[in-house]
Amino acid sequence: MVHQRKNQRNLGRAERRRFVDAVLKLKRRGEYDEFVRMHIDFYVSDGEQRLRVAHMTPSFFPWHRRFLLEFERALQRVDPGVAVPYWDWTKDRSPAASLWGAGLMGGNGRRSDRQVMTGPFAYKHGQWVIRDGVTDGDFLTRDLGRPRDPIALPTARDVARAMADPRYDVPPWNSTSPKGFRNKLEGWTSARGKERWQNHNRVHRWVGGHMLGGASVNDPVFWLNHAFVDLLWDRWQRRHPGSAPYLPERPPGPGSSEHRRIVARDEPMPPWNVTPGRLLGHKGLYAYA
Ligand code: CU1
Ligand code: CU1
Repeated sequence: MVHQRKNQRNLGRAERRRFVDAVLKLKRRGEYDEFVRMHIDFYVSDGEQRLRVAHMTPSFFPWHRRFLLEFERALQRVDPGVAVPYWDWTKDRSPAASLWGAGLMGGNGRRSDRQVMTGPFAYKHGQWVIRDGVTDGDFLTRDLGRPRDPIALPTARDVARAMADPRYDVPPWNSTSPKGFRNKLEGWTSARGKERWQNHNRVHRWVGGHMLGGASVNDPVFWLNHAFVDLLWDRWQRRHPGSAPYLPERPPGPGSSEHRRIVARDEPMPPWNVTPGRLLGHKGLYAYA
């Protein structure tokens, strides 16, 4: 059945509550933390000599598409009427946005230890204990906008620059790829300072706290960011109907630094036995409203 993924700002009160309740239920059952651990396990950077499927790699989009689908199916086993909403961070750009209200994501971390104090994921409300973090704290942390060294969310112009690139990805198929929609939207650059992070990466930076590393799934806003990233991949495909929707089509040969370190269109993408080529669309599964 096709379900609708809505912009989070258009969710009614009851829809927000059902989404949050389903997330909390997965957390109680221990299923949520399985997603956290899976993301940590697949957080491989291109400095490591092993297969990368999730980040700094062409399969950044299809890997997260499947990851979101798995999460959404888990939510729907709890409540069949729920879908993952998306956060259009080019429009909802401030900590005052309703996204951060007590009925959805809850607010910023407090100054002293960045601990989130409001909303369903505040530690003090007893329903959100971090079990698999990269640091020791067992409370969710955020540092919205990083006031001590402010960083802004990506703008519509930043997205447009990525969207204008007609190539899906280019060699060397990693975080240094100088062109291509994938690296521009994933958001790696060789710039110094704040300009180093663009688009998707910059959103992780802007939220701060747990969103900074491999354990970012601990912050449920992870899913709302990635739903928007997934929507942008659709938009890019529609904008460039003549472009190959995924590259590379063939695995890089033994002479390439990326030999056996990335997946080509028709190679299986762990931990699922699914290829990027089979995740180029999502017709019949979900739609964006
Ligand atoms: Cu990720
Ligand atoms: Cu991400």
